[in-house]
Order: sequence, then C-alpha cells, then structure tokens
Amino acid sequence: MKKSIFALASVLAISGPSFAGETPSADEAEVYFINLNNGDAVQSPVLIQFGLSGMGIAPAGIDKPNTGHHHLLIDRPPLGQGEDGTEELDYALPADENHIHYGGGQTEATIELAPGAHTLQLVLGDRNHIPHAKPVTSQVITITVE
Ligand SMILES: [Cu+2]
Repeated sequence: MKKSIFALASVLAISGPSFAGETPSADEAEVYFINLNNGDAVQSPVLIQFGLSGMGIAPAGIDKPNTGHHHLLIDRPPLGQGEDGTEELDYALPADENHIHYGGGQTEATIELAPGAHTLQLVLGDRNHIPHAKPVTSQVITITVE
C-alpha cells in the first residue's frame, strides 16, 4: 500500500498544477456496482466489480478522451461539498484507507472489511485523479460484513 501512495505522489508531482474538474465526461456515462446491491450481507474479503457504461477505462496518467479510472470510497460521506466548504469534486481524490485508487485500470478488487456495516461509492477520476465535469459517481450503497 505504501508503494502505491508513493506512485500516486509521483504522478501528481509530474503532472503539476491540475485544472480542477475540467475533463469532460460523456453525458450518459454511469458507474455502478455490478455484483453488490444496497443492503447486501457479505463475507470478507469482498469481491467488488466496478461497472462503467458510456465511457472507457484508462490507467492514471494516460490522456485519452472519454476515459478515467475507478476510485472506491469506503465509509465516508458521498463526494460533494466538504464541511469546510471545499468542493471536493474539483480536486484530486486523496489516497488513503477511505479512498482507494485503481490507477492501473482495474475493473474489480477484493478488499478486506471488518465485520459490520460499510458504505461504498464508486467515483470515476481523470488521469490526474480529479472527478470529471460532470462527475461520474455511483450511488452510495451500504453492505454488512457478517
Ligand atoms: Cu486515482
């Protein structure tokens, strides 16, 4: 995990100042959970399959129109305006235990989750990890790990 955070830091450093939320999304683009529904009871580790329609996947750092890479938000409020008034959708997503980047272009992941309820949301990010304009985000679902 540490290695991927360093890799992300170097991508951000190379790309320099980014222009917030300026990468256009396709009008009809949608991200969704393929194999999980709100209210599901599951066992850890949990396989999560990332669905995307209307756009394509490209690894982080690749500049290709109508593409992005998946981000999984775990146990945090829906992406939007933060408590301090910051418009989160305008900036690169952080990389931490609540924000997992799939910058290699992955379309599924198996993650460990502690027993109990967890919220999940998918957000597509552009080559600089910034949500598109307009943002392509899934519904927030709650699953319970038994
Ligand atoms: Cu990213």
